Amino acid sequence: MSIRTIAAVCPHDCPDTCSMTVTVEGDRAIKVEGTPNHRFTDGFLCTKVSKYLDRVYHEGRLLYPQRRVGKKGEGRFQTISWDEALDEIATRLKHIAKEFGSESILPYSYAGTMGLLNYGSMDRRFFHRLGASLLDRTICATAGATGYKYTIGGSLGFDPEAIKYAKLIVIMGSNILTSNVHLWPFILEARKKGARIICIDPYRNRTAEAADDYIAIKPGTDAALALAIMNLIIEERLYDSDYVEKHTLGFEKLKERVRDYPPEKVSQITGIEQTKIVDLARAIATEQPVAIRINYGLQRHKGGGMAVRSLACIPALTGAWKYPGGGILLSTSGAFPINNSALERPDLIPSGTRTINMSRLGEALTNRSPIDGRPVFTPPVKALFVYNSNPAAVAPDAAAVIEGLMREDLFTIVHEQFYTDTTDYADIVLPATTQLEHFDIHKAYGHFYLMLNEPAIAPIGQAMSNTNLFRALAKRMGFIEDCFNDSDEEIARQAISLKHPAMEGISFERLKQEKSIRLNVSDPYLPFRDGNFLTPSGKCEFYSEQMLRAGLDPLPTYIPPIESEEVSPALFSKYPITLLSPPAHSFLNSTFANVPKLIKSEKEPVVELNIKDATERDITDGMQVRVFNDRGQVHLKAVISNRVKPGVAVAPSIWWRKFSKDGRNVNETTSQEITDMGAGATFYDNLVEIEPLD
Ligand SMILES: Nc1nc2c(c(=O)[nH]1)N[C@H]1C(S)=C(S)[C@@H](COP(=O)(O)OP(=O)(O)OC[C@H]3O[C@@H](n4cnc5c(=O)[nH]c(N)nc54)[C@H](O)[C@@H]3O)O[C@H]1N2
Ligand SMILES: Nc1nc2c(c(=O)[nH]1)N[C@H]1C(S)=C(S)[C@@H](COP(=O)(O)OP(=O)(O)OC[C@H]3O[C@@H](n4cnc5c(=O)[nH]c(N)nc54)[C@H](O)[C@@H]3O)O[C@H]1N2
Ligand code: SF4
Ligand SMILES: [Mo]
Repeated sequence: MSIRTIAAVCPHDCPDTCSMTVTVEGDRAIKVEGTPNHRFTDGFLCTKVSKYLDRVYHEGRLLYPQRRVGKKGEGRFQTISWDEALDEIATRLKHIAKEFGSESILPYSYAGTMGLLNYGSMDRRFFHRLGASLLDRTICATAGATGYKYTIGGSLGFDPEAIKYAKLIVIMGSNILTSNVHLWPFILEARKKGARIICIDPYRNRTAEAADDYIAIKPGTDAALALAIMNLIIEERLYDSDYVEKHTLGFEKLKERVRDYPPEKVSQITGIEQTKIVDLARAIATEQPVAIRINYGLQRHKGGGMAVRSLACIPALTGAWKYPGGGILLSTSGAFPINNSALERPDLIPSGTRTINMSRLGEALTNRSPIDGRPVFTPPVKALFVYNSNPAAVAPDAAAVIEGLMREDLFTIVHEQFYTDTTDYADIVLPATTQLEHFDIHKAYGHFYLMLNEPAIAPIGQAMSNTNLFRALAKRMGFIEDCFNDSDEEIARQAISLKHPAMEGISFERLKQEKSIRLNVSDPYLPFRDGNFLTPSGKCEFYSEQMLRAGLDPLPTYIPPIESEEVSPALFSKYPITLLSPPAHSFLNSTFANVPKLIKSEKEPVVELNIKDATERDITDGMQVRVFNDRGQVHLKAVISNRVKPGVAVAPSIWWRKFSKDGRNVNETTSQEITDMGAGATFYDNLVEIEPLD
């Protein structure tokens, strides 16, 4: 049988966006590997995606359209044809739109695939033309992205590959060895040349174990640490006055502000010893090039936007941006000049269409505010169309989400690769292709390569890609605009059609030839060496008029977690433990949490807690415990651990509810509260109590 290799791209929500080489024998994929000569992928895939074939050929793949026969939540279905499924969906959506208005239809999607086409193109056009409610996709990154944007102007930071030139690497709220593993070889290269790695995290995670120094910080207090660092740098005159003068705005005001954050006070707030704060500040000012890698952990708290904003000021104060490997990095996605308007066609949105925040799905589906219990939406949501996401498992305040999904009068459609926690509540389930079965192109948020994913095999069963699904539905709905006839290749060409220096010399033809192309940016790329920030002033904005206009503090400040002793003492006395639920090493959000080999490596849902907290509660290692607050509860196995301090517990996530003994997961306890900016989710701003389960 013929053996051939195909160029693919890992589609998952991960900064690494790996280049994959798929080997196909006859009509079956037999091997998936990291592309050897790719500069960032470097020939290896992570533990999850190296088992991608276990996902593609999983015996539980959803292969045919299904209609619900049992009660909602039971997950009992009968197979129907695509024609029946599409007709039923079109008929019901038309009917619901007519009776309640098209805004009563809510699309719900996130990053099941990050491919530009299947993440958001035909689907967006479809829902825009339909006049459905818009979805604010806030569940992951908007708090930090917003804070970063106010300060620096866009999603751009130091060149990840240039981290090899850094002398000091500070990692905050990021578990590189789990969630950004392809950065690690570059970090090791720096270390070989003498660089020091410091990890600042409330949890001594894998990355912290591998670092040179670990600093335990109280959850949600990074902004206070950033302010103290800037205070010390300014007081000791360790800042780069030339860079500050030329390329920053508001230094005098910043100077005044940070005086409020002396090390004594910040030591109290963060739980970090004063001497460590002082040493860190001096090192960050003087051991250039200094690379600060922040990721998402630190922004899943009430003040997450301010935390990122405050940290983002530091490299401009120290002048770190001048050096290869110096600066801060949250995301590289802003480097890609993608034509989003062509992809999504916002011009099709009826004016005045409302927007619903995905981080408050429970509120949207129950039409009940989590704050005062009042109805929020007119018209209420009557139809929910889920794809690229598993909200029953991943959305906060699961009790509210499930209550909503149980509604008999809610018409729910789920397009999925598997029978997930969410499909259990669907009226119609539709089978989706995996990355090996469809075409796509990719940008990245952890490097600068534009990439092409070619289909390696035919769709399995009757699986259909997202673009094909929404193309077919547009026909059924009678949408006649030309954009609904665009082929995948045409959409891909539109996506990369913008004239921009970073795209000079890059065409779809070249992408087809080369499969992966580094953007036309310098190598290494030093985006802010000479200032040129993307803010309105072109400077790094220590003081931001835009923030003032948005009703925010225009200067960096510390906003404590909403569920903390400081802000809610009564709640804290009942629920004194902050529960973090960061990604489990072998899962990707809830993806892969149904692959037997990967479940085996995670064993079972656990919660790590400190010996002191355990002893006070008569909890011993291995015991089943109840983790709870006023929102809900989940049963987990206790692991007594010196990787967390008293008052912090960690439950690696995201397990499927139905694969857990009590049929629940950690999102029973998380809240619908949103961040200070960007309206993001606050998964880690979560107080709980833990007790033995008898
Ligand atoms: N293996 C794997 N990789 C993944 C994912 C996955 O599920 N599994 N998910 C992907 C996605 S969608 C995302 S968004 C990223 C997420 O991955 P990361 O950006 O790495 O973020 P988290 O894992 O949420 O948190 C990382 C660390 O932040 C810490 N943290 C929590 N609160 C705070 C705080 O207040 N301050 C500080 N300094 N640290 C804090 C946590 O203890 C954790 O160790 O990873 C992506 N990659
Ligand atoms: N407690 C807690 N909760 C969290 C987090 C946390 O740290 N703690 N992290 C949050 C974060 S950062 C994120 S990003 C969200 C992630 O939440 P989600 O975006 O829901 O991510 P996944 O759980 O990976 O689910 C993606 C689903 O999309 C499906 N899928 C994949 N490819 C395709 C496709 O081509 N077409 C269709 N139709 N479906 C496809 C997959 O099978 C999978 O079930 O979870 C959030 N929830
Ligand atoms: S999940 Fe991340 S590290 Fe793993 S293969 Fe995909 S892009 Fe690479
Ligand atoms: Mo995420």
